[in-house]
Amino acid sequence: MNAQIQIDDTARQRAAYYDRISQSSLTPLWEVLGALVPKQPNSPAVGALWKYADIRDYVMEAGRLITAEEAERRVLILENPAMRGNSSITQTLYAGLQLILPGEIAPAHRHTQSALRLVLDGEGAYTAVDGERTTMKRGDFIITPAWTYHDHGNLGDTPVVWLDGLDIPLLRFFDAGFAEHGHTVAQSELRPEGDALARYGNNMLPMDFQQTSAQPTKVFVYPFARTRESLLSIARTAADPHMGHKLRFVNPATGASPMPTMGAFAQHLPAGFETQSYRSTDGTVYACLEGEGVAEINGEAFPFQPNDVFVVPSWHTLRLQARKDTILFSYSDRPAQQSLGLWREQKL
Ligand code: GTQ
Repeated sequence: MNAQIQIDDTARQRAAYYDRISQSSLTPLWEVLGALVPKQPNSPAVGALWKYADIRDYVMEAGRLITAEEAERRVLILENPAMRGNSSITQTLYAGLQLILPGEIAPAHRHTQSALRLVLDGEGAYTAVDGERTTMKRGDFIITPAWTYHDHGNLGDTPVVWLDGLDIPLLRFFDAGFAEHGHTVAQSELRPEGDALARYGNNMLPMDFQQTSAQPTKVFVYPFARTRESLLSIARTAADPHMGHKLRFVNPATGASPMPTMGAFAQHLPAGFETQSYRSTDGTVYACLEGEGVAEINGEAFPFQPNDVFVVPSWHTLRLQARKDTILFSYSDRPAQQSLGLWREQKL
């Protein structure tokens, strides 16, 4: 008999006990320990890809349903398919496609969330950060560090779409979100376009400049023309087996990531190149700027073309194959993990 009866009896006693303690908002650790302290990361996120050709019409349709000013930010959020309803593409990161039509303004505001933009489609829009505008060209990487005022406008005659990357889920987790509207819809121009890049982004710094850790980076645009030039130059040398030719964007005054919570990267993969398998703890969002290829994420193949966006969750194995000469942009929470001493990678 009795082994089975004994087990059933124990299970019943435990279940009754769990019910009783639950009324005091208590729960037994031993039922959840394995999930709380996993042997290795076990992200609820899945690998996924958004084909721009499939979703561009939806983005444009939003332009007929709501104005940028009414929406404040007219964005379709890219939600991880396994985490719907969370406005998250990974546990810590947010991604969205923002649309601004000719003549529109996305009003000035600031928030403790850090934001980055990667321009994908159209031309003639600008982003203003702390009183300086930058005209957004395809592939430009633009940042709005935490608590800097920013607004967007479109002075051109085509719709402009860019990828927004923010640390919204991370700040939600910390319950550290604050936001406020600007005093005016558009910031007044305090400096001419290109001023920050000339002073802080050309291997020089103003004579009396000292970067303090509390101060956001002065460089807020990384023009694609420069990024591309660097990538194509180093593409003449041997590619790293796991990365191809990959560089990280930095605050030129410190060498650290431009923003403390999110890092951004650009990489070139020569036509026919295949990376070796790689995984790291920073879930990463990629956007294809040039070329085409296949991202194999935990063994599942995702073919990508220009403007497609894909996500590689934490500790998912990534293999990239380039069908043509390919340029990828990516961002992740790597600097946040590194500053906490958590980040790990594995070259397989
Ligand atoms: O441009 O400030 O996609 O605040 C989401 C929240 C963009 C922005 C988003 C934002 C912004």
